[in-house]
Amino acid sequence: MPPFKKIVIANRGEIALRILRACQAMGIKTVAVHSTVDRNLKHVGMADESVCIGPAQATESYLNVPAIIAAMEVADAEAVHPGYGFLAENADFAERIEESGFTFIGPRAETIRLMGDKVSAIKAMRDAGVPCVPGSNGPIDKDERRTQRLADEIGYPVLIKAAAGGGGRGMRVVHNPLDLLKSIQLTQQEAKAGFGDATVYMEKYLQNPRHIEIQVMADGHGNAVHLGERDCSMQRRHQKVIEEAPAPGITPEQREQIGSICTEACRRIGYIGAGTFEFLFENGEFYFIEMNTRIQVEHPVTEMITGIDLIRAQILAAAGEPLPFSQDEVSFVGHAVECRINAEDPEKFMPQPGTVETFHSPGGPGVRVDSHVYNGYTVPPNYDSMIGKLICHAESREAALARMRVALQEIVLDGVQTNIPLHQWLIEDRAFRKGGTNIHYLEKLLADRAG
Ligand code: MV4
Repeated sequence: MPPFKKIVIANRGEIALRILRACQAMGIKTVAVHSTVDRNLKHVGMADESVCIGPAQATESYLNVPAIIAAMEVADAEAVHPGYGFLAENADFAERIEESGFTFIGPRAETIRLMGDKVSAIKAMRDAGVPCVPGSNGPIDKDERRTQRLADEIGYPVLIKAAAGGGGRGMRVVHNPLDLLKSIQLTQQEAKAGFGDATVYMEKYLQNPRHIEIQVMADGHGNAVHLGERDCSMQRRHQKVIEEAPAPGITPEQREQIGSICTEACRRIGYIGAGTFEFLFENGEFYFIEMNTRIQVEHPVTEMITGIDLIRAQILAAAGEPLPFSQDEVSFVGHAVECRINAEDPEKFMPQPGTVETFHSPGGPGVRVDSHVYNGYTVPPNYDSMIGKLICHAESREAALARMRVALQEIVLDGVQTNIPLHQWLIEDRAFRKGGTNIHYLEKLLADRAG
């Protein structure tokens, strides 16, 4: 018996297709809700039912809560999967779904709210024994002298972050005590204007960390497992470009240690579903920065090395079922790398919407393509430019990169410009091939290339 009869997929593009495939494999009927420009999305055609919920502008469609709830009622669906982005980490949406008698496929609204405020997230995680960055451990003190003393103690540079920010929005590095108070003021003003909440906090600024995140999965019955880590350091302007699992150089002992800290924290806060603990990793130490309460774009690299279907596990957890696997049953096999394929200028990174004239998908052992693209598909200008993900898995990192080289070469995608040439260049880069480059590496490489 499937855990739900019918679910609404409140997203678009490759993740909507990924969710639809998981539902079909579980015998769950699907309802695609989409905007006017997305009528011809691949998953819309494949879904059992589809409902147009509004115009292209996301605020009027994919973020239109009453329209989504109305679609759930009309279609008589039981649950909604939000994917990533859009409403995935909107606690009010999760709450309204539950109040309307439906199931939100994700953690409890209270958990989403706790993690959405970065100050409360850090406090909860510190209390649960998760290692955090040295810092203010709460909102910055109104007493300016005490704030100055704290920054001196932490040691410059320090970083001022908005409690309502995250994902790189609302941060300011302070290198000099003379700039401290002014920087705090500016960050507060920007936070108030950008998020409606002026609360800021302080952390030591880690200068050359890697971005390593731990995937967890928990049920409402006290079971929590970790599925290892991903290295997402290869990024530009807070957009990840290549992700991989496992992270180069992390030992099984380190993985087990940080993983069990995360699962213990999940049990402590009553976490339900898929979650990601984001860490900075520097000089052999993990420092928690944020927790994501959604499925992430890069989840396939974890699926490839564990053999676990994370979307299926999310749906089972939301239905109140116990986790279908224990920590002892989780093992890590080989290495997986994901290249995000964007419809963009490969040099200037400008989005390039348009129509895909010809698409030939790569294939072969260990090659996975998560993409909604087909011949004649038009990439609309209204959403982000990611049109798919190419994931390669093999017994070793080197072998996975060898498969990636072949797969990137094999793709035919005409009609729109893509960042495939960037990926072809990056996977041959000496430092990347060695592994373990930090979060600034790609931007420095691009700056050097530009001359
Ligand atoms: C930091 C940091 C250095 N030190 N916190 C940026 C996104 C947000 N999730 C947190 N971010 C950072 N927090 C301390 N204490 C550097 C970053 C950061 C970063 C982190 C992960 C991935 C890419 C990044 C790019 C620039 C800065």
